[in-house]
This record gives sequence, C-alpha cells and structure tokens, in this order.
Amino acid sequence: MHVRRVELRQIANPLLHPFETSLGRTTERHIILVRVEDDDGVEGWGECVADEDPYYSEEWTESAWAILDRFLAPLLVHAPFDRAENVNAMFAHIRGNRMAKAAIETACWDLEARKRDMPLWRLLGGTRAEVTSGVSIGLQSSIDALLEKIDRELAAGYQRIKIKIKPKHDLELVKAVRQRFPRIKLMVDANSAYRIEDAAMLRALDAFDLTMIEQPLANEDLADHARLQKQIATPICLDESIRSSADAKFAIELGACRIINIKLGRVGGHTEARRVEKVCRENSVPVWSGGMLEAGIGRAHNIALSTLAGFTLPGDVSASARYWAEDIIDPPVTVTNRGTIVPPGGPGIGFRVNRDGIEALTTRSKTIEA
Ligand code: OSB
Ligand code: MG
Repeated sequence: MHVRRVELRQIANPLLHPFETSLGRTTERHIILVRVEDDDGVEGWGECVADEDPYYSEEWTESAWAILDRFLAPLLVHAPFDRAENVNAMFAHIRGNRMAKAAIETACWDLEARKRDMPLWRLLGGTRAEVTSGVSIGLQSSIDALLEKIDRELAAGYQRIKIKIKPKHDLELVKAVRQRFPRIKLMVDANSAYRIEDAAMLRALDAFDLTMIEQPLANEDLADHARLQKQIATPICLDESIRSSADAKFAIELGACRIINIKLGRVGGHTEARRVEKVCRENSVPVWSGGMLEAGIGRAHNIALSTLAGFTLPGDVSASARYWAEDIIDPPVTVTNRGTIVPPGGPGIGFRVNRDGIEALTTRSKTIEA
C-alpha cells in the first residue's frame, strides 16, 4: 500500500454537556481528523484524541497537529507499507507523541480494511458480535444532579456506571450513589488526583463494592500504585500510566493494577493496543476500552478494538447522542437497550463519514502529498 495523500483537518465541536474531571472542564472539543488516500483512491479515516490542553497527557491539539504535519504525514507519503500492522514501526524513531501517531496509524488500518472489503474489527482479529457499553459521568454540581444522571443512563440500558472523583468529592459521592443503587456495576476514576498518603481514604472505598478504582495516583508512579493495591481490596485499573505493552507488562509484574483501560491514542494505535490486550489476556488481566470524548471516527475505532477477546469488561464507549447534537458519522453510534453496541458489518470502520458535516465544523486543514 502507498498513501499518496494525507489530509489533516481540525474541527470544533461543542459538547452537549460539559465534561468535568479532577483535571478540568471541557465544553468544546477541538479534534484533528486524518484522512489517508492511497494510489488507488481508497481512503481511510483516523481521529486524534489529544485534549485541548496538556493535562491528561503531555500531548494536546497543537502538539499533535505539529507532529502530524511536520513528521508523520511526510514520512507516510514517502514510505509504502505492506500491512497497517507495520505502520507503527515506521514511526518508532519519533519519540512519544502516541496520540498523533495513533490518529494516522488507525487511518491506515481503516484503509487496509476497506481495501480488503472487510470490517476493521475482523481485520484486527475481533471475535465479539456485540460489545458491552458503560458510561463515564463527569463531576456534577450536586449529588442530586449526579443521581439523576445515573438514573437516566441506567434506564437507557448502560451496563456499568463510572463516576469521576477528586479529593473532598469522593466518599460522600460514592456513598450516596451506592445507597440509591445498591446493585449496579459501579466504579470511580480519579485521574491521578490522590497521593499514597491518601491510602486510608481510598481503603474506605472498599466498603462500596466498586468494580475498580481507575488511576488513583500519579501517572508516573507505578511503585505507589503497587503499594496502594496491597492496602486496598478494590482492584486498581490503570489508565494514564499505561502507554505501551511494556508498561502493561511491568505494571502487572509489579502488582500495580488488576485491570487495564486501553485507549488507542494513549498507546499509539491499533498495533500497540493489540499488544497490550495480548499481554493482559496472557496474564488474566481484564481490559476495557476507555474513551476520550471522541467524535464518531474515534468512537468507531474504539468499537472495532473492543471486539478483541480480552475486552471482557464494559467500556467507556457509548452513544454519539450523549456527546453531540450531530455526529460526523452516519449512522451515529447507538446502544441497544441491553447496553451493547453491535459492530457494523460494512468495510473499514463501517460508518459513513459525513464529509459535509465535517466541512461545516472545520477550523483548519492541510494536505500533505508525496
Ligand atoms: O480518564 O477516562 C478518562 C475523558 C477525557 C479524558 C480522560 C478520561 C475521559 C473520560 C470520558 O472518562 C470517557 C468518554 O466518555 O469518552
Ligand atoms: Mg480514566
């Protein structure tokens, strides 16, 4: 395969509801989309999950745009490849910048699947005809608002509820939610807001039968996560800390987690995500797909990835309508009343990309050609 043209586009898309975590508040997404086109005119689409600021990760919209424009796209148009599986290796000498790499790498996977006229999820080796879906609910203005939101998501069928916590907005929230919903699959995500000195508070969460606590401590602190896991019964799930299969292997060996959240952007694309899934499966560590408030293209890639055998827990991949008045794919992602998503049967990501809709949201674009 040879990609003769890479189109970068940035879109501005307001969220229907602001999303708040211990890291900050997001009201509008600025998302980079990547379209690759090969010598036969076949296209592939990817989406960059970098945030508008460097808080979740050091990457952000501007850094990702620069890396894609200056390094990744020029490299790709000058280097034919046999399989999308090998694109990741072409970028190996560029350090980090995994979200930028994933945006263009996942586009190449979509391209290969379309060329082979098969669904991307099949090309990836997926085996699930249905993936289970949960929701991530941001910090709310009050406990009542939170309870009401949870009520609505459960009524829609979602299989698991994740709530965000931060210091002083933790035990009380969890207690209220558990009291109101004694039986639901419930978990919390701290986005690195705590320190090992908070172990006693985190141990107090053991009383509420949480399926896991996600990323309680600093992203670079695997050692303290291992110490914490010894002191609490609730399984720790790592998000920010896991950037590669090597990270996953090390974290598991250390005992720093019992579950891993895989995000395509955080690990650099489908090839590395599959490696993380494999390491976890071989070590009996369940995985699930995280979310980054994606528009439809990123969402479609997450769905395809979630069909791999190791994805045994509900992910943060939910319906387009929870985020957008109108998504950039057709049809939008929908969730069954059983709280599942059925991966599409068409070639590639399996959703039609709405080019007119994208055009209307575009704030900048650039084409890189061979
Ligand atoms: O930590 O999982 C996270 C969103 C942006 C950045 C980090 C995270 C999240 C979410 C939202 O939790 C998941 C989603 O609904 O896409
Ligand atoms: Mg998280």
